[in-house]
Formats: sequence, structure tokens, C-alpha cells
Amino acid sequence: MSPISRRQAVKLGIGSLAAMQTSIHAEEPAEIKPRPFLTAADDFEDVSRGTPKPHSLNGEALLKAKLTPETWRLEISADEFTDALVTQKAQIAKAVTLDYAQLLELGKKHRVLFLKAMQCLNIATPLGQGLWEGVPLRDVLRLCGAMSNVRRIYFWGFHNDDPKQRFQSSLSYTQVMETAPGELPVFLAYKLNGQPINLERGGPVRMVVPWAHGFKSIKWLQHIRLTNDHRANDTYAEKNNDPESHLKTAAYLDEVVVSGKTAHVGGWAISGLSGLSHVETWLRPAGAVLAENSPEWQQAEWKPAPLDAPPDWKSVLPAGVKPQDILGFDRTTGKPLSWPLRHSMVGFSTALRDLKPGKYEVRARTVDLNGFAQPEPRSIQKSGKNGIQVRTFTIT
Ligand SMILES: Nc1nc2c(c(=O)[nH]1)N[C@H]1C(S)=C(S)[C@@H](COP(=O)(O)O)O[C@H]1N2
Ligand SMILES: [Mo]
Repeated sequence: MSPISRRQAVKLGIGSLAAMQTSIHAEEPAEIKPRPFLTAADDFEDVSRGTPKPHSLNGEALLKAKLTPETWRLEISADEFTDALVTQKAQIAKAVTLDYAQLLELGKKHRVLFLKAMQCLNIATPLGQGLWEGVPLRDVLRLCGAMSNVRRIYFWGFHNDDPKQRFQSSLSYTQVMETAPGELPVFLAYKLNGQPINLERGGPVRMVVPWAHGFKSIKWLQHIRLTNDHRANDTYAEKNNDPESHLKTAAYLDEVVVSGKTAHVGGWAISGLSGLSHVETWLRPAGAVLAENSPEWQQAEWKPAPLDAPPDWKSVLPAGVKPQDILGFDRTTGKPLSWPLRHSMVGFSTALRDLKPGKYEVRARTVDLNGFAQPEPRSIQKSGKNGIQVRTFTIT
């Protein structure tokens, strides 16, 4: 286990007993706090557009917005889109309106569970990690019957009935309907950490796109359109963002805890699209500013920082959920199919010992399963923030 800052502790939901993981490295001092594997729903960092924010509504306004389980409706239809390039309209056998009870009923047969790190493409630290439960979008779309000329699916939530506030995301028809064996389906989530999804996290129903940054996981989901427009018509494609970015493999540092001549360094690493081989840290005397193109990077001595072992799932998972129920775990043994889990976060920690008095910088980076060290492979910065983080500390 590694040290965590107060901010991180609050953000990651320490204090929420249900979410606590309690294994601690035997050699670490008592000041190192246990790290929760799941973030409590209220402790996620919130990224929500709109005025007023949908989760600030209550009473009559909440009913009118159809954001309670009783009032929630999802309407699915084909759009009328054509242009010079796209001359044929998308068609479906029938438009569908689904209510919450029907979605839960579908869940009895088709439910999936997935542990996902929620990470914004534009924010330097993860927002949290949750156990999401719901119904694959492909099983919902089958209710529409035969389809033709559908190449893309786009969706949005409640945004104060104001087109200017709409925040929309999209996926290709193939991505939604043809989940490869062992791959992860997009799903309509109705539970987070074993509880109905709270309003701030996008309840009653939220889209969850397992491999993607947060912007594909639309909150307060109410509308799905099937279209023959083949373009990624995501709101997030504006402002130069890559609307097809996947979660990046990257390490995020907690505050360093110093005790005597030892610095305890730790944090979280996300296992993104390219997987996570290991995390390593580099200790450097503080002083001269390290330029991005400094030759020092080439000479740096990176040393491995071990990953936390899989937690005791029984103490981490909500009552009634077994690891074998979750995507990414073996159906019979309940063991993770990979460690760390795909698109999830794992803690890492190391103790830097016998340090001489002085001021230091410590950096952490991941190396992915293709041998690329963070921040590589980085196509453009707007495909996800994964800069190498640094912390400074002093040994007296
Ligand atoms: N309806 C709606 N869904 C949304 C957003 C939003 O503003 N409105 N923000 C998105 C972005 S950019 C991110 S990073 C995640 C954040 O999820 P969280 O607030 O649960 O942490 O939600 C996504 N879903
Ligand atoms: Mo985001």
C-alpha cells in the first residue's frame, strides 16, 4: 500500500467502509493508509455540463425531467439524416420507448458487471473507479427489430430541454452490436457499486463504454438515435479532442510521505488500451528545471514500483456480487483474467530508502505491454492527458 494525500483520500472515497480494501504491505509504517479499490459514488470527481446541472434538480422539476426510476424513459428511434454523401436514410422496424422496470427486467437475462476507471480525456488525474452493472446496448437495440442503413448510434441525456446544452456521444454500429469473444460490451448501467446510480453519477441510467474516456459514458441517458451518418458526431469532437480515444495507460502519483530517511511513493496506474506491464519511478535531485527534451531523460534510472496484488474481492465487492459475475474475471475460478484488470486502476508503491538530506523530485511512469513508456504512444495530447507526473519532497 502506498501513501495517499488527503485530497486523494477524499476523492477516492476513504471513509466509505464498503469500498475499503485493507491489505497493507507488511513492511510499511502505520502512517500509510489503506487504499480503497472502489470509489464511493459521492467521491468521484464530477464532470457535468448544463445550467442548472441535472443533478441539482429536485421535487417536481426532477419528475418533469424524468430523472427518477418511476419517470425515466429511454426513447430509441432512427434519424432522418441524409446529405450529399449519405443518400439513404437509416431505418428500423420499430421505434422503442423503454422504462426503468423493463430495463431491469432485461437485466435479469443479460446483465453485465464491469470495474471501470473513470477518466476524463482533459483532466490530469482519474475521477474514480466503480463497479458498474447494466444491460448491453446490443440487447436493448434488438428490441427495434430489423435495421437497414444504420452505421452509427448516437445518444444523449437530459440537458434541460435545451439543444445548446446537449452533450452527445456516439459509437459505430459494429462496436455496439458485434462484441468479440472476451471483449467488452457497451452497456446501459443502472447500478454503481451495487446501488442504484445516484443523480450526480448520471442516474437513473447511464451509458458505460468500458474502453473509453468518460465523455462516451453519457449521464442521465434518455435518447438513442440510429443513423446512417458515419461520422463520429460526438460533442467532444469539438475543441480538437480525439473522439475515438481509448483510456491511456498511465501512472498518477499521490503525495509523497517522508519518514526519516525514507520516502514512500505511491499512486494509481490505469491499464489502458495497450495494457500495463509495470510502473517505475525515477528519483532526481531537485534543482535545475527538467526540460521536456533534456538529455537527462535518456540517462534516467527508472526503478520498478510494485503493483498492489488483487484485493480480497469479498471485502471490496458489494454484497451479492461475486468476482466471477464480473467481465474480465474467470467465470469458474473468479480469478482476474489479467492483472491489472483492463481499463481499471491499480495501486502501486515503493519505498525509497537511505536518502541523504536534500530536496528531491520523484517521477512515475507506466510501461505498456508493447514496451512503450509513458507518455508514449501519444498521437496527440488531445487523445488523453498522460503526462509524467512529478512530486517534490525534502529529507532533513
Ligand atoms: N450527460 C452528460 N454526460 C456526461 C457529461 C456531461 O457533461 N453530461 N460529462 C462527460 C465527461 S466529459 C466525463 S469525463 C464523465 C465524468 O463522469 P463523472 O462525473 O461520473 O465522474 O461524464 C461524461 N458524461
Ligand atoms: Mo471529460
